[in-house]
Amino acid sequence: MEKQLVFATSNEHKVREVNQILKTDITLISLKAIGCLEDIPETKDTIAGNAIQKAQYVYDKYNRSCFAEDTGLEIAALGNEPGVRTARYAGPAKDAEANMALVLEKLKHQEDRSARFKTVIALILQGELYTFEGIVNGHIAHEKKGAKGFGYDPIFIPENQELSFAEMGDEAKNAISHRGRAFKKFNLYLDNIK
Ligand code: ITT
Repeated sequence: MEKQLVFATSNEHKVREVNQILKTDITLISLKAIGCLEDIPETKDTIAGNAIQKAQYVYDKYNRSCFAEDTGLEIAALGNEPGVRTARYAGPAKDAEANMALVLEKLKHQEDRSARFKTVIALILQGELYTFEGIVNGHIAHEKKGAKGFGYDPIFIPENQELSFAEMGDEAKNAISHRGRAFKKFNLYLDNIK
């Protein structure tokens, strides 16, 4: 099978984590390397819909096998918000500090702090679409803890753990995270079609 896949993301943190999780001989090609410098639309109302939209955009425009992933944080007490608005919860700047501050403010008087991260990967391989999902349950901390990771990691404590994702480091996070789980399924699939 094709040994190169375009990873349709502009988030460098995702690229770093995925490079550590994937154990294949597939070479990941960046959007920049294929000349895709534009903002890819993410206008659907589900995480899966957005992952598929991103992958489809690259496949249609550049005719390359590719995958995209979309990740959302779902907080039970907020009716599963921010969900598809995770990146831009506090506004279009995609500012992680502002996003976390907004979540902490909204949960200030909440006892139920349960939350989960969900990742959906959409793979388009020689024109066929496949999806893979990974979920990690947990809760939102009362304050930020740790400086590793990215996004909402300082306020997310995965279930059965005391440390936030931002206190863990990549290896420990990838072993249990939404992205780690989704990419392990993705990896198994790629191994089986070789
Ligand atoms: P691409 O669409 O280009 O891949 P993005 O950053 O816009 O990159 P998403 O649309 O999937 O990615 O937005 C998800 C947001 O959720 C992201 O900006 C982070 O703030 C947050 N996020 C994603 N994965 C996370 C993780 O593992 N830990 C903490 N926060 C995460």
